[in-house]
Amino acid sequence: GTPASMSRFRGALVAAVLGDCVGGEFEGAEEVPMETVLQHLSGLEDETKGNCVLEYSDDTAMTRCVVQSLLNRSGYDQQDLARRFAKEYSASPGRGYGSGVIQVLKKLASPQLVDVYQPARDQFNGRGSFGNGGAMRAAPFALAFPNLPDVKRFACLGAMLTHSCSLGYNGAVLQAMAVHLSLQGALCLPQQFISRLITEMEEVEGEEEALRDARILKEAEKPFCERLHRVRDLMDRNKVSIEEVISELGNGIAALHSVPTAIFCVLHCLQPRDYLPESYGGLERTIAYSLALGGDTDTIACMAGAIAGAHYGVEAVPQRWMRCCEGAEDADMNAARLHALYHQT
Ligand code: 8NA
Ligand code: MG
Ligand code: MG
Repeated sequence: GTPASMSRFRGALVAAVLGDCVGGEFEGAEEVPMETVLQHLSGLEDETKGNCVLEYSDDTAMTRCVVQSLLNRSGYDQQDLARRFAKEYSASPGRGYGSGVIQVLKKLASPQLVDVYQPARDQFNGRGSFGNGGAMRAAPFALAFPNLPDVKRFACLGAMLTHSCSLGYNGAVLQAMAVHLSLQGALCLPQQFISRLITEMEEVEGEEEALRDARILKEAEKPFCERLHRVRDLMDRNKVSIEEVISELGNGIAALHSVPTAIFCVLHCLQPRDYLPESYGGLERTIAYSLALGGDTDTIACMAGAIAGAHYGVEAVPQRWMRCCEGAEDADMNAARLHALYHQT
């Protein structure tokens, strides 16, 4: 499709929901044989099963808040978004939220709260969360703002409502940038895509806070850049085992151990792979591969789904998969509304 086409918007938001819903089955599993993944996915083809049998989790619940807030306020409004997060959590607390972030969501519900970023700053003895909860809901920022500086700035602020550690919010910046570039058609040139992300993250991670957090957590000087270099090394290789991907990039709940992984899943699945069905298109390959990594499968598949969906477009989303996933129809409608907002601003 053409850059920033409606199909790409719909693909991004719908495939993110799909990744969350189908990935929920394996969340936290240490090893997931590809055979088991393919069985799970072929189960979605069963016409006798009802619609919306797979429920979405925190990833989609919070993404929906971001979408609704951006649409209602025609842009980023921190008070409104904070209120929506709190309201959504209190209405459905059982969506599988991270154990730390629940404290923030409870505090955000307080009418006395003056600074909406403060509860996040108080997390983990003042160090803030480096979980992937900011990144998992970052895609809508790329679908609302056409300019990259806006995408980076608002994805960062939107994440800081719950994740004040730079290793948390910079994961959101990276994820939103990946969706932004994919929406422009940048995945047609995968080498340039990854180089561009590295260049952008060099600047982002050159900030004082990022350098300081990386030092405190004993990570590389620029942790996301380091991981993106690993992504580039792995994508250049024809054969790479699941074990290597997990040990080089990770599959955990830290943004650092999941956002570069999601980006790798998309890049790796641009071509057919002999361990994936020939009948699968690129989007199906990306989701299946993300699940086979195990660990934080719903979130990695959700983030990879958003990036891949922006590349392949909504036509690549299997209808049978879509009807099994709670919230997919809704995401499709809201994507069209975001498309209008993006092209109007
Ligand atoms: P979060 O902010 O609670 O972070 C998630 C977890 O990361 C925390 O509970 C801690 O264990 C750890 N963590 C984060 N920052 C620090 C720190 N500074 N020091 C020490 N430990 C830290 O929640 P979130 O919104 O980032 O979490 C998102 C993830 O939780 C998603 O995967 C989502 O699907 C959900 N989830 C994941 C699992 C899983 O097993 N993978 C299970 C249930 C829910
Ligand atoms: Mg989840
Ligand atoms: Mg998860």
